[in-house]
Amino acid sequence: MQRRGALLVVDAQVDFCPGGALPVPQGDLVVQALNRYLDLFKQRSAPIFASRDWHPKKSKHFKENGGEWPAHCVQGTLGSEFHPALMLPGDTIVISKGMAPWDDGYSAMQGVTENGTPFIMLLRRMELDRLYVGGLATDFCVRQTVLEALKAGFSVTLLTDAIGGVDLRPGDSDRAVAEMVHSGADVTTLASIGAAVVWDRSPPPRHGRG
Ligand code: VGL
Ligand code: ZN
Repeated sequence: MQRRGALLVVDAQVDFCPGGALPVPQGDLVVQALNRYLDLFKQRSAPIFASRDWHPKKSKHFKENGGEWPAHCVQGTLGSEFHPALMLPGDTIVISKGMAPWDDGYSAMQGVTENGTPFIMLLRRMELDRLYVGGLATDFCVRQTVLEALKAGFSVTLLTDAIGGVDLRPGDSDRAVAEMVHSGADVTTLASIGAAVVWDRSPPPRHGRG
């Protein structure tokens, strides 16, 4: 049981769902699964973060500029919006990433809030020690986010029934899950998460400074 956990919904955006520029197969079903977690975390008054891929038009991450991907999630376009079926509570903290023209921005751990506060700094300030992570895409942004969170010393629980991958090569998503687990991520599903999502709503302990 963790003292302070938060939900992180990764890149549940229009462009990553069927009909979008870089669709994950069944991305829309992942959105439905994420909604059930959003409900649970909201009920328990746990913090909720939603990352978004938030690229400039000139991103080097795009094929047209020498990168790997069709243009997607360009700031301010319809495709960059959160999926319309995603039920984000009003107090969701949005984390943007991939905003520099040279930046692939796969990891939400490199993202910033709307005020420009680095996500990782905010997590530490809020004394959160575990992230429950679901979203898109398993083999890119979810993978990179989870690996970097673990490296930064956070505990991570991967929500295996609320993720979906691109699978450029068949099996990429399965390999990504294995790699995350090997690196220390725990896994759960909605049916078994139950009382594990526990946190203490008392103020975080003070860190003495002088
Ligand atoms: C992603 C490919 C390119 C992701 C973002 O969100 O997983 N994948 N940009
Ligand atoms: Zn991207």
